[in-house]
Amino acid sequence: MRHLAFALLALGLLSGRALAEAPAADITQTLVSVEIDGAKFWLPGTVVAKKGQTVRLTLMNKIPSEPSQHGFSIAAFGVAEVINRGETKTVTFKADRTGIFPINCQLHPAHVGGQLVVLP
Ligand SMILES: [Cu+2]
Repeated sequence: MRHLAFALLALGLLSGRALAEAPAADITQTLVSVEIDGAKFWLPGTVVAKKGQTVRLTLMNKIPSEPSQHGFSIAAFGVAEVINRGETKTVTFKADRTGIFPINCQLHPAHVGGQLVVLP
């Protein structure tokens, strides 16, 4: 009986640990697509990570005017997502090299871009 309790406890600890590790991200940040005086932005415009970190970005499209879809792209890391108005999407990638990389809306060149800064 005591062994069974111990086994169950160990199982609980192991599964709890697995659950905690599965969604691991070193950086989590929310970016919102907004419109200011007719200009469209992903804000905040800068995302900072250190090399090797896993970055998870939550993207919200809050732009009330047309068009209803906006893109979020970090070409250097293969990120390209389209977010509908009112929708929230998540992208995750590993910042595996240093540098300053452009963030933009791949659908609209006029949409103000930002930057991903990956530090050593
Ligand atoms: Cu756009």
